[in-house]
Amino acid sequence: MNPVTTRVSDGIAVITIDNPPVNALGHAVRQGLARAVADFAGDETARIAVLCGAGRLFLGGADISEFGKPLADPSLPAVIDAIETCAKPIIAAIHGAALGGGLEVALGCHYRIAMPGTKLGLPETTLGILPGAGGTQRTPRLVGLDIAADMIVGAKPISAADALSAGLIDRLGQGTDPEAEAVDYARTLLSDGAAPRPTRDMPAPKGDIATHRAKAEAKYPGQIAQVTALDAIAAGMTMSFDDGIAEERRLFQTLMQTPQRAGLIHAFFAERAVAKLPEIAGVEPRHISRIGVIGGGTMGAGIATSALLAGLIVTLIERDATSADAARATITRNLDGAVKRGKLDGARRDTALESLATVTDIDALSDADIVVEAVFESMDVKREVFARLDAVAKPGAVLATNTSYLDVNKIAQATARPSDVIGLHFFSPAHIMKLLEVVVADATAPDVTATAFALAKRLGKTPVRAGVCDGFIGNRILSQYRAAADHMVLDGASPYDVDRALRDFGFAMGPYQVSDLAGLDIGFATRERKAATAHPRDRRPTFADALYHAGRLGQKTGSGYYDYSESRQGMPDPAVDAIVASARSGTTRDFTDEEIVRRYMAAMVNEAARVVDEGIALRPLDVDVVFLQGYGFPRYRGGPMHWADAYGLDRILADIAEFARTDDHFWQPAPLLTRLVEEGRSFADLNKTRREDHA
Ligand code: T1G
Repeated sequence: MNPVTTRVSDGIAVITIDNPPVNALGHAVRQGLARAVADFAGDETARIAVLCGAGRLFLGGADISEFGKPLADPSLPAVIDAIETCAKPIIAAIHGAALGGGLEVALGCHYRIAMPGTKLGLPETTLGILPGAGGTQRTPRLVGLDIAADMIVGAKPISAADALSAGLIDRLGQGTDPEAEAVDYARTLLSDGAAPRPTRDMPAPKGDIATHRAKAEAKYPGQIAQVTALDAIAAGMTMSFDDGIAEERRLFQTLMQTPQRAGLIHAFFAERAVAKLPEIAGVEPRHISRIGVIGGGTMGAGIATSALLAGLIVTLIERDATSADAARATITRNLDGAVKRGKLDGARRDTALESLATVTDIDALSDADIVVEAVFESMDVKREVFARLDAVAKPGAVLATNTSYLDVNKIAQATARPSDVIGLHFFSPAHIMKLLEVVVADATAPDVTATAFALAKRLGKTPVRAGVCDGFIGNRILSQYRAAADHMVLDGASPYDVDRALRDFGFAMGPYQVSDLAGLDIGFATRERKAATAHPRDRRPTFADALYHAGRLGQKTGSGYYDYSESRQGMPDPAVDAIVASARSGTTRDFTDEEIVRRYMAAMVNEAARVVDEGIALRPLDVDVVFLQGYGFPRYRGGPMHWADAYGLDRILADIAEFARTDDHFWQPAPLLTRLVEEGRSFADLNKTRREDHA
């Protein structure tokens, strides 16, 4: 079925692209659009054309699923060329979103009208590429170098109103009916005798591209798409339009071959795949409109804020009126922050607060559809709360715990309805972080899992299914690669070297900076909790204990691994070197940055392979999403499992064998890793088979 159709009446051709779900510009659409434009050009009864997208948005861009395969003609630039050089005017009728190639098609049109609420953007650099269908040449001609560079490098969509004031569009619609309003606009243009207005004929942009390059290098260290996009824009400042287009195409093709493009596209699809859990396909979620939260600390208040932002009615329980008021104050601050960041308007902030009750009587939860417990991380405390919840909550209510590592099965057993119990591990700050580990316990009913996934979507979160174990997916794997780092420090590496090496690898922060942020008391409590079952091969980082006992708990006390007295960033502290040195025993040695990264990543991938093999994570891509969204893993590397495939699973095995000679932490390669290498398979292969197994 041709996804592009044309209807002509009163001299106006309405060309409609209908390719659900996002009108991606795949091969069939490009063919259909090229044909429609040619037919329009040759149709004497049509004097002007309006280009529309069917459904909820105009055009969602090139078809990302075609990347990595040979692109079939006509290419998108060729189709846009045909639009722009058409002898009769063509109007883009934009609604919902015009993104990437979708906006580039609109820029090839001669006039543009957009509806209120439309997102117009060039997000290509978030996929490791650049606008490769004229965006780097036409956008600067329309809006000037600075706005164009910010749009392309920052990859953030702009509103229709901002697009109008920048000159990206010509008219702002009312939003009632995009096609009808565009047809009216066409009539006006016809009566004004408007002619085609090729953007290519506009003067080349001028300005200071060097400043944009310096900003991009500082903001996106290690990434190539942003600076390469600026190269394409720069070409358009000195070359002819056609030469600029050719240079853009050359640079685009170059980026298409890079591992960064592969990593970012993997991340894009993985974040969508995790939300499609095979085991709940076709399972009806329970209705959710009222949510209860027990505990108004940082996590509870964050969860309540997230629910209010999603339009849910929230009842938060605290132990006394003072704590309940403090929780309301925290939530109010969170909402005010959202208003300040432009994520929320004042009216919606007020409505949200009207939907919030902060009380002390747990009976107030009797009409909640779901209750999320966020009290102190103690099994006894949680079991006591769930026993009380069991007596209060209505039949069919979902009872969720926000624990970050405790056994959800044991918590469920504190109730007479274990099938209604599930884990919802939010990441702090809960109203900002998108990641949500959905911990499915042994007795959890499928429709409870489906309800958790539906709630995640409602909250704008990315749900990843996790099985029950200490630390679920993220924190369990974290404990292992953190131990690898600690062992290197015990053996001679400076915490500052470890942090720097991992920042250079692409992590937002190194592990010791993370400790200072989270608080060294958290790490100390975890070590104490695990001490009874710790294995002799996992040597205790006594330097961390020493820092804790010295009251150096991190940012919150002004010093931890770093000294924060002079700067928020924190400075290395000679006192810490001394504390670390005194905690060492035996011989020490130097570690190169390269070895630091190899040890850290070998430990991460090895434990992740165990987590997948045990079914705690459904597929390797689920681990990737957890680390991209919750642990600062560099997005352009696609996540630990995608990175491991590119690095080579055989090399990981060889690294583990090498390190095992000097560090018992690497005592055993994960059986799954060994099996995949023996079978010549990759984690990507496992993603496919696991998807089929569970389909
Ligand atoms: N290509 C292929 N599939 C796409 C797609 C795309 N561009 N965009 C979305 N999908 C799929 C997605 O995988 C999911 O599939 C379904 O559509 C719904 O998506 C030449 C080369 C448009 C704002 O980067 O930002 O143009 O999981 O859940 O929340 O310069 O999709 O259902 O099977 O995200 O309503 C540039 C990417 C491409 C836009 C809609 N364009 N997409 O959000 O739905 S590169 C983009 C989005 C390019 C040119 C270059 C969002 C959306 P499934 P969804 P949504």
